Amino acid sequence: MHALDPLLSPARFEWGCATSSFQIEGASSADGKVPSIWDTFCSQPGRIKDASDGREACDHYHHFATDVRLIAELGFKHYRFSIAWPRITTVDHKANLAGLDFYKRLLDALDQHGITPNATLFHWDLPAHLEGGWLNRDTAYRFADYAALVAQHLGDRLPRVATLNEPWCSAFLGHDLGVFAPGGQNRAQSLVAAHHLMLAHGLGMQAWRSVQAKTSLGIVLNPELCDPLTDKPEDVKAARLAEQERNDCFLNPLFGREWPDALLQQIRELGAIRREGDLSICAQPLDFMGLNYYTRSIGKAPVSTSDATRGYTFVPPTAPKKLTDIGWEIYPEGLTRVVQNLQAQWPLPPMWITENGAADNTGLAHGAVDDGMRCDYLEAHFEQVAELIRAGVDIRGYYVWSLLDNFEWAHGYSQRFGIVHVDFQTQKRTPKRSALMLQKLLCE
Ligand code: IFM
Repeated sequence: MHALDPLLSPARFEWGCATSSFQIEGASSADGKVPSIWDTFCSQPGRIKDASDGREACDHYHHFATDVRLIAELGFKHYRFSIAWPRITTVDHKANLAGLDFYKRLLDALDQHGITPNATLFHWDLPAHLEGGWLNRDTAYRFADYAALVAQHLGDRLPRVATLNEPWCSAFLGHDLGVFAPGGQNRAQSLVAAHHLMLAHGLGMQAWRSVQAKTSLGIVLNPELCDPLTDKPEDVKAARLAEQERNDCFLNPLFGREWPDALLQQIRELGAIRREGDLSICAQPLDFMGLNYYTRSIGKAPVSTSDATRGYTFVPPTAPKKLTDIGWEIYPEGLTRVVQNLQAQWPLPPMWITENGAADNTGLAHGAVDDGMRCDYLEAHFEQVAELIRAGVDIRGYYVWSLLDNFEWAHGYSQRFGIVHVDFQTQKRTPKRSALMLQKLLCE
């Protein structure tokens, strides 16, 4: 790619790179950090593909100064990261000043390099001591306390803050499919978790605003685009249900709307968990919405009993479709389709693409990484973003996922999403061809 579309020029459009705390920080028990549910999950045999964990990861906790310098050298003026709740609070819900200091040092380094921080309060690393996790309504109130604490200690230095990252993953991968922490497999519980996450979002927004009124506040979602395998009515219905779970379940509460009937029927406990006024708490005014987009899915009518509880079965993409190394279809036009789909249904605030990227496991050869597939993937998605803006959609920035190769959750270190290669033995960072491509585009 030789040049950016003028609509994406860094003079008028925000370019950044993204990471999350558990995936890069390491130092999992340093300076008073307490365990998160992901520390616990990683310690359970069979949970993580390569039996790895986040104890060291990219050791960003000790290498943050190098990493920030790298962000600046690559030409990014914006950096999205998450704050680790179990690093900055104690088991008795007090501030852990040593943990907070790490983020102060990180913000100082970003400031010195003229990089604007874009923080997320919760990117899945829930403190393990919160009993019942997201199944317990109390966790939503604990999140509000945590949000207020971050606002008090760091708020004046954070111009934009998202409450949650991809709550669908915490709720459904964590409590229905069982592939994410805490590993639950109970459909109704995943909906309980979804409700408590959205309540936490609303309470967190209120708590933050009571401390720091000037911060731009929002949430980051990963909306689904699910195409039916065939035109048969049962497949069309199944694909729609998959979208409702991923989209309506989160977007409806954001705008004070009830869940669709199909979801309500799956959760007999709703009466017990939903309290009067919850929906209006969830529907706090949003300053922005972050969208994470990687691929689409294909759905058909359920084939197994467990699929029947959720109403759909996903069909893995097969040849001749082009796939990334993690097996996800490369489908850039899905970004346009998913945004149009959301726009048709909800009154969206200004949007940022807060994550987009590819697992491309190309290794180091002669000191370089020629990740051509990732370059093509990114380029194709940049074109979609430019077209959306041309069509009048209010998209204000793009963050590549990810700055660094990192701990890819249940895949451990077997999937590399970084534009910068990390040697996990030596912690050496090597910018890949994709990083150099971005550097050229952003710095010209
Ligand atoms: O690595 C994750 C990230 O934590 C959340 N969004 C999707 C990425 C790739 O799976």
